[in-house]
Amino acid sequence: MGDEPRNGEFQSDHRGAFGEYGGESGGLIDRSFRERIVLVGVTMPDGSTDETEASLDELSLLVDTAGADEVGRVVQRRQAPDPATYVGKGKAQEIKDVSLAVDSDTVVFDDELSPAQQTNLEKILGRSALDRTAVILDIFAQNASSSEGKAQVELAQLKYRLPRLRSTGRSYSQQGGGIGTRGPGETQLEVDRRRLVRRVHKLEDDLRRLRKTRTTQAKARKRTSNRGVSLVGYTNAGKSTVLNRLTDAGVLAEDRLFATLDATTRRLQLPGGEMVFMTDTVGFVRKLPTELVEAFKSTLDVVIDADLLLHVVDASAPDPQANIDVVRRTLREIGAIDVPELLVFNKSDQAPNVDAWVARFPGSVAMSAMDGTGTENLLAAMGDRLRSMSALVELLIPFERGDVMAMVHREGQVLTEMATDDGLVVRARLDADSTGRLRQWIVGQSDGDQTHDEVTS
Ligand SMILES: Nc1nc2c(ncn2[C@@H]2O[C@H](COP(=O)(O)OP(=O)(O)OP(=O)(O)O)[C@@H](O)[C@H]2O)c(=O)[nH]1
Ligand SMILES: [Mg+2]
Repeated sequence: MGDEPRNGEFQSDHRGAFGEYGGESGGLIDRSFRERIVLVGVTMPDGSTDETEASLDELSLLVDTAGADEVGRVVQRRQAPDPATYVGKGKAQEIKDVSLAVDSDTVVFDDELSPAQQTNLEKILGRSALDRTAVILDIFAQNASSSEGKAQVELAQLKYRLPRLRSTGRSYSQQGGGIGTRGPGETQLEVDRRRLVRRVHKLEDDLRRLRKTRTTQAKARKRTSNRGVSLVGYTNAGKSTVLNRLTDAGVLAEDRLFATLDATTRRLQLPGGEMVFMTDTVGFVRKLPTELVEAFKSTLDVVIDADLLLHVVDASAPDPQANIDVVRRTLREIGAIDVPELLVFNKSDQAPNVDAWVARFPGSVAMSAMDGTGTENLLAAMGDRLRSMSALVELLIPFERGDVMAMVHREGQVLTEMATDDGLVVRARLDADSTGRLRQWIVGQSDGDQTHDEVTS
């Protein structure tokens, strides 16, 4: 690109959240050995100590996934975060003492630190201070494989780093510079910043273009009037395994957080004959960074546009209810909370109390995507839910209007066809859009979830 003479430098290899640009701190997590990490959580008045512990347990898993070990934990109760140091000054000193005692290299805070807080903490602690966002970005960077996924992650990383460039003095060029070295020309820091901003714009452009393609594909799919079903759920719940079980998707499923970053869509035929498009997407955790949610907008759009969400829950997790809450909170944040949801309690093979969970959530199903138990049940439940969302209509179509007949076949599910003197009488299930388009041929209608006999005319 002409306006990007040093473009290649920014093709980050996604090794560490701070390492790509040659910053002096090396990678976020040095993967030549397992870094030793102290975790810090703060309970604010609107939270509970249990929630803080649960969130730290999750952070510990995230840190482990990023390639490091938790070796200590410090918690504090506060009315509000300290603007300068997040925790209180005394607590910061205590964290330093703990870090020395357990010989830890890095401290990870469970909430996003402001650039100033990060700088101040690093001064007090004498070691790197990171936050949950940096760890999640680091894992995403390690797992991104498609060009869109990589661009999305890089954009999120740059947006996270840009405001931190000045205050941390982490210039990627390592040629000195930074505040205080301002000479007659540009400081290195300004050069760095300008380059990164250009890179951000380029990535945004690229992603916009990819998004357009995706929207066109989605529209093409909509025209077929096949329903869209999206797999959502806490990370590692088994979403990809469910997709693989139901289709021949062959997507990567591993015992690892955020194994899936790209959306994969497959066609699937339900027992009633309906075709649906099923999409596997990125999993959720607590406090998903806003930079990521924004960057992954095109991936998450699939979730918002779905007709039905299969919310996959790991029934063998320590606290499935907490995970359900996390997912629903995230769905609210991305604007998908109104999409109908079918709860799937997965991993029934290792969850002895799965029936209790199903009983607690009427309409939910249990399954083991691993061994296939409950697959038929899930397919039937999906069919039922989708059918209950469509109306049962009766149409009268003149014989010469083969085009209209074809449209009904394409857009809905035809139940019966009968030739009469006036034309073809057709009973079919149609969603709201198709019902609108075929309005002039409709002679009777009833709401979903009813039997043929209840069609009135
Ligand atoms: N025992 C058991 N393990 C399962 C089942 N379903 C999935 N798993 C395992 O759980 C782990 C995660 O499965 P995935 O399908 O990758 O989970 P995911 O929800 O797609 O995870 P991310 O994409 O990382 O968010 C893998 O090791 C699977 O083999 C199941 O029904 N029973
Ligand atoms: Mg997955």
